[in-house]
Amino acid sequence: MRLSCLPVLLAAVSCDTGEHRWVSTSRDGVVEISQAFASESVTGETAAVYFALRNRGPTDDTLEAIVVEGAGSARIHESGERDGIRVMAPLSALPLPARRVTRLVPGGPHVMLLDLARRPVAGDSLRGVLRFRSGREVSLRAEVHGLTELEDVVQDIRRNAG
Ligand SMILES: [Cu+2]
Repeated sequence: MRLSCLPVLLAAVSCDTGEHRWVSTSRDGVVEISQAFASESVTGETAAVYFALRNRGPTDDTLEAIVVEGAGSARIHESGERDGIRVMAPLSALPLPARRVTRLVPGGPHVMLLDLARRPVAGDSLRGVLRFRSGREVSLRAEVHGLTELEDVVQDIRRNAG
């Protein structure tokens, strides 16, 4: 019998059945992060990180802080359009409604890494921690993808979203 992946067994245990199947949960199992990936940096100084956050609990929570190794800071950004131009605006926090999945995707909300010590390239893995208003924490591991692969990654995640 093939061992199946038990995503909520232990926080930060990775699963080798597919790179987007990686899942990490808060110690109490309420908040879960999955499908984390990052885009290769164009300028070398910033990079965007995307993931899905599932709040299994009966109460709302809020993502308040992100720390990523090798990044001077990490900010939550919202994407939008103004006069036909793609713009980004910082969000002070990201609400996680109870019993819902909140997705950070290209063209939508994302985490922006600033002041990177080293330019992330495809194949790298970024590591960090997400902190929530409730005091929960989840670890982050985001594979870096080249800009040309991003659309494929998003398609793959949409297919596997459930
Ligand atoms: Cu941004």
